[in-house]
Amino acid sequence: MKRLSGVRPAWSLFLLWLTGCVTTDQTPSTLHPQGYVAAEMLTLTYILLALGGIGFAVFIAVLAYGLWGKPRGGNLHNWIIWGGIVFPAILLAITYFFTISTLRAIAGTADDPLIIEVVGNQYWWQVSYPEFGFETANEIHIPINRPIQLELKSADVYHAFWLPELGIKRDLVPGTTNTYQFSADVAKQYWGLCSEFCGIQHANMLLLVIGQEQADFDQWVANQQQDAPAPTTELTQRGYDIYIDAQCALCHTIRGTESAGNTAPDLTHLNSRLTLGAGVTRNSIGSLGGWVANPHGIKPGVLMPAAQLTGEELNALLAYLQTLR
Ligand code: HEC
Ligand SMILES: [Cu+2]
Repeated sequence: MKRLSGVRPAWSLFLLWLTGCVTTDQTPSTLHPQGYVAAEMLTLTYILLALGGIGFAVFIAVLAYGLWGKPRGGNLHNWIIWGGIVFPAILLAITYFFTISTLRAIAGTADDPLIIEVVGNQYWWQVSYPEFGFETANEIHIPINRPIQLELKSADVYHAFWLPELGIKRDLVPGTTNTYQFSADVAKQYWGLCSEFCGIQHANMLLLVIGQEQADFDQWVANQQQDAPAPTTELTQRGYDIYIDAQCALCHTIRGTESAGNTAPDLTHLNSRLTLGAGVTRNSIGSLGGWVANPHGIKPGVLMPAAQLTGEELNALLAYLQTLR
């Protein structure tokens, strides 16, 4: 057989395999499971891959035999019965067995999980902890080695919650609540993303799950439960007034103030979060200024209007927003 202009098929297949398999700690990958759900699913993946591989190898062997083997008499019916019915039935039965046992292993049945409600919005995640009575956005802190139960909803269109390393991929369906139990083994940051096209900024709808030791988690909860501090300086008071005048409160909540909108991320502890705009940029005073003055420059199509402010007003507003920790 003539090769296509020097590309060796084996080599290109190998490269193709590498593109899917080379990951680092920073890449959220289903091949690096960090919790029991993801580990069970990866095992199932390998089992299905092996079974598919066996089926494929047997098929190719029979095909090769048919093409090049020594012709022998024999009963055609036997080929059909063994090759067409018995062999596939055995493979499918094994597949069925492993799939069902994986589903059983990951079906969350813990009695006392930590419940976290996640509502998908174009293009951010609203996160609340009913047990502790507060809300936040885009960043979900969890204690490691404790069963977590997600209650997934949507405020507008279909979204999907995907956390590759922890094995969760579930749709957020308008009008329905999907629940899912999981736990994380390792205290680290897990990147997740929306995996159902939900509009123009779908690709910038990331989320960060932060697995923490219980004590660190408790500390985080205690801080999130606090209301925002009242402005203490002239500048931050001016910033707060601008925040109210600029209509930010129509959409946003800052607990402890008169700002109680509920169609945008809760800003009470804005600066405790690592990113802005659902992972589109790191949270720093520079990007915060850029975001408030022109969110569309950072996240085109975002459902937040640009604030029409003078430099002095923007400065004061930023000074106030910096107090939200
Ligand atoms: C019409 C509703 C609306 C108004 C008014 C509004 N915002 Fe927003 N804001 C949003 C939405 C929606 C998002 C989430 C955008 C995204 O990530 O897709 C957001 C995100 C933000 C974020 C990032 C939060 C995070 O954790 O990612 C900040 C900060 C913010 N807004 C500040 C302000 C300020 C300050 C004002 C007033 C000048 C304001 N917003 C006015 C809707 C609004
Ligand atoms: Cu989405």
